[in-house]
Amino acid sequence: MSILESYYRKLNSGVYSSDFPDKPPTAFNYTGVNPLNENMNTEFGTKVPVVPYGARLEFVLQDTAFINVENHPIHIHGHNIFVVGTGFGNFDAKRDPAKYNLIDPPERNTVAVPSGGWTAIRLKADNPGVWFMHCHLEAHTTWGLAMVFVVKDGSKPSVCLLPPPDDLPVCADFSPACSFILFYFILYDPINNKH
Ligand SMILES: [Cu+2]
Repeated sequence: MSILESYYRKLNSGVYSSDFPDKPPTAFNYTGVNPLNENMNTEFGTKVPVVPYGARLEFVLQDTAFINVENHPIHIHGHNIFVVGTGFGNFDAKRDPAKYNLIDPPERNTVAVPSGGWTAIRLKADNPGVWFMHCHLEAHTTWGLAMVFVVKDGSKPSVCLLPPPDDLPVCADFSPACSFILFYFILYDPINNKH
């Protein structure tokens, strides 16, 4: 069963859990590691961020040197995003947000994460549903460089998830694993620009 169907039908059936970590579970030198010596610590899972309708989200997309550094074009469904920052090396949560472009950030639905670098994006989660976010190098999607995030319903019918069509095909089981890039997200306060 798909995460979308499990979520919509409130099945609580173990298809997914809402405990996606808001920081990388294992901190290391993401872009400087010797891939031959490092345990990649990958795991299969369907942990997802679940956020309220209207939440302001920031995702920091961090490339790693596992196998190789590479430029990953990350595509987000259901929302346009604003690209507030990018750089080479490892994202520094203390230093880098001060350099964000909060004046005229580019609006996109796909953004490059530079080879051996990071990109920070922001969005307003105002489209209820279960939204796919993945590398658009299709081979990487099949390898697991993909995740979803859930945006909960708003308070009016016009901002609630629609029911699936009666003839919706049944989804096959699929267990993704993120291994080449780290996704993490932060709720932020847009008025004070604070995390
Ligand atoms: Cu990729």
